[in-house]
Amino acid sequence: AIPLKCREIWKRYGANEFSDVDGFESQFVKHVETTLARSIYNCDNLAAYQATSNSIRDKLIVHWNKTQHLHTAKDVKRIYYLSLEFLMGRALDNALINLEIRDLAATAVDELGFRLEDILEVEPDAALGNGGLGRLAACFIDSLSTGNYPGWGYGLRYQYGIFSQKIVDGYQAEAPDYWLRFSNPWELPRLEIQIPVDFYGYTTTVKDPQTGKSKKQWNGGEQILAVAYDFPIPGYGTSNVNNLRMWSSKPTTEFDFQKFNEGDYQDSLAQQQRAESITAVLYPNDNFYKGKELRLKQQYFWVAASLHDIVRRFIKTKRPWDQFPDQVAIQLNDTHPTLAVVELQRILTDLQGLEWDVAWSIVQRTFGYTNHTVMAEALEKWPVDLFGTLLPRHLEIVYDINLAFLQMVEKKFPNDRGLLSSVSVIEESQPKNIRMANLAIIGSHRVNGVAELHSQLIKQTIFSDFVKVYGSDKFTNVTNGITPRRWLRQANPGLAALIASKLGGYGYLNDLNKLKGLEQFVEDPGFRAEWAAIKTANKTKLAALIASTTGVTVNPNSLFDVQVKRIHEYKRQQLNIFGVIWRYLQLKATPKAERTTKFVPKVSIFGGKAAPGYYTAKTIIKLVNSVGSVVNSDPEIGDLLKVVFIPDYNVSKAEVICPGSDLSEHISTAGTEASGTSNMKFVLNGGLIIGTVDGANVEITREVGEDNIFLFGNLAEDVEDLRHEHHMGRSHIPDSLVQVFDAISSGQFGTPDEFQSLLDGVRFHGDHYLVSDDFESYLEAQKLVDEEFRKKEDWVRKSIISVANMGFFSSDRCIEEYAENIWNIEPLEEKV
Ligand code: 9GP
Repeated sequence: AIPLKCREIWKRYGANEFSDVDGFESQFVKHVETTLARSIYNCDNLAAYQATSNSIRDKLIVHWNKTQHLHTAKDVKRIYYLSLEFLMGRALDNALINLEIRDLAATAVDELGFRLEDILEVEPDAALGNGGLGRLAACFIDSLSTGNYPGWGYGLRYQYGIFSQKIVDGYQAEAPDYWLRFSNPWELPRLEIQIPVDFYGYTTTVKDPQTGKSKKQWNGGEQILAVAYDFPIPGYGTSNVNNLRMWSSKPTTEFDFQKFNEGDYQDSLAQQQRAESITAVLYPNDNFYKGKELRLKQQYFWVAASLHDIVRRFIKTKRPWDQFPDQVAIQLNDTHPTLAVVELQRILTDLQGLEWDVAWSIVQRTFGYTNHTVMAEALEKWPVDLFGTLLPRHLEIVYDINLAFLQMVEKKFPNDRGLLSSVSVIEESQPKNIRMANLAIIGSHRVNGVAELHSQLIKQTIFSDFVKVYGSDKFTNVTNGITPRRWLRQANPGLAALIASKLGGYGYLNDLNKLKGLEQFVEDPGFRAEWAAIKTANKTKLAALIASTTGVTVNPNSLFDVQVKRIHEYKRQQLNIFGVIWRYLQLKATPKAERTTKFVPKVSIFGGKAAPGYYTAKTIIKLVNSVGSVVNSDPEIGDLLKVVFIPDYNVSKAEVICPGSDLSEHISTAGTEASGTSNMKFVLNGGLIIGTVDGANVEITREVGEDNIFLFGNLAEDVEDLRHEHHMGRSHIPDSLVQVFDAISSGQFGTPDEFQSLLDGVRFHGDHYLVSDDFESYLEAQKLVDEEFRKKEDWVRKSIISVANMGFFSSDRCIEEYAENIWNIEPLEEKV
């Protein structure tokens, strides 16, 4: 500790943060000259971005230090959010907004010779996630800080985020996303925090020297270091700054000296590369599980390092172990971190010497598990052999957990072999598998789905046998949400400012229900005109993005109809593009003079990445682009229809796309989209939705009213019967869809062979996603959209009423629900 007599100086100079334009400018120049070793003569936008970010980061760190100190001093319970993905996007604008110094920074950089807009554009996206699940984690981490909850995120610091997508001749091509090319000002390398993580090896039984009892011991084979990188997460309207800790893998020794001395330089580096490969790259699959050993290694590496950190922090409090769940809540974001359940049991029994049952009760009281999908192909299962080789001790513990659990079930439901085999952690298949969802349920005190319909469905389908075992109270719902700081204030500053002018400031950004106050202005023509003008400005910005990324010029007065999200058969971009083809055929068949009265001019906008190995998804991208090249160059059609595919959809593009849509499509087969969160982003930005009765669309409808959303299609409860009909050969392809297929098969949109499998999937292979069943209803809904869009004033009214009723979808509300019903934690704020 610093001697008392020296502390005065520390106090005098410590925590020196700027609070005005001059202060910021002085920090900026200092960073240009010292941190970056540049000068007034060679300060470009990149340097300006780095100097700005470093200045802001300094401020964040001061707050971060105080927050962490406060949490430790008050010895509060913390929530740890374990997520393999954090799709953060850019950090600078978000930090400026949350610290409420955006105007100050804009003025300062202007005085220094830069434009804030240009500086913000330099920042690469932190794209450490695939889609909704990772972006949800990013919104949650923002809301945790904003709500003053003591919370940390734990993730992996991948060197390569989700691949960047190029479109070459209409096809998706993948390029690596090396986002750390320039130093990343938003992370604090904690090179002194290095946690050894073991893999492989074998287990032995040893005598505990203290108790004399025999116990299991894991003798690991390979050891890798987890190095911490901290990302400070500022809240909005508070000085609370939480931490997102990301682990990076590193070899225990730089290289093998013996091999080096023997002249085997190549091999001496091999171990280093093996170690670094663990956090090298994010797996690019969304809602799809692939049993790769490296992925399991990633999961254990991350979970082991995080738990080591959490346990170490708890041990410092000197509390007895049974108080662990009073101090620590851990949320499993999907099954990816489920190994944490096993690892904590191992720490408590093998390393801390607790009795099995005592330890297990602590484990169960600590964890909560969020399920994000009912889709069978997304549920994680690890082959027992693979698991046992990599983690021999953990396999034994899994078997013991399962045994105790099955004995409990057997007692409650004697002789029910069907039940036992369905709830068992081990799937008795060839090869045997470990079912991670079953383990997550057994190891947690609460399991939640992410929208009401989804939470009902998990109880009725994939987890119904667990409801039998535990009763339904263990299962709950927390409908997803989004942070209005990024998805309104940052993405749509014009609309955010208009709303602030009517609601008496930006206070609604952390109390989103205040939006309700907008309803009183719906009948004010002046307000509606301002609202509409902002939408047009946002569409103009989107049109510029379309022009610069696709080369296609679109008219901002057209209806902008957007579907951006991961490309997946269940999300049904194929339904959308078939509908576009139908529209095109109809346009062509309509006499020229009647076209404009029958159809509103429309731009169909697509975007999203396909997993690199997902052939059908890639075929859909190709079809969209092929249709685009025919339609966009058809002189008869002109502005009446344009079809574009925006390449490399990511968070910062979403910030331009969401505010610029009139209509967005959320058209998954009912029961397949657990929640969806882009539906919320579009509506919050004043766009209307065409959608199925699925995921959070249901609750959006409840909030905004049925008149303000275009619903269509079969309901979740009918899906199984319809699939059965298809399998019995009783499919019906409506005439409209037959015409679409004929047009594709005739070669009107390029080589038909390329698209054959897509059509055959609907015609001959059971049409699993019910495209044929929902097609007519989709076209009807689109027709209604055309009619409503013509009534300009009514459309604006719908837009305003929808935004006014979006308060429920703030991720602040989600975090409050988790805190109260699952984590049992309280907010703590002390103004600093
Ligand atoms: O597919 C769901 C999506 O509907 C949901 O909004 C998101 C966040 O809860 O999670 C997605 N699930 C996955 O990515 C894999 O489980």
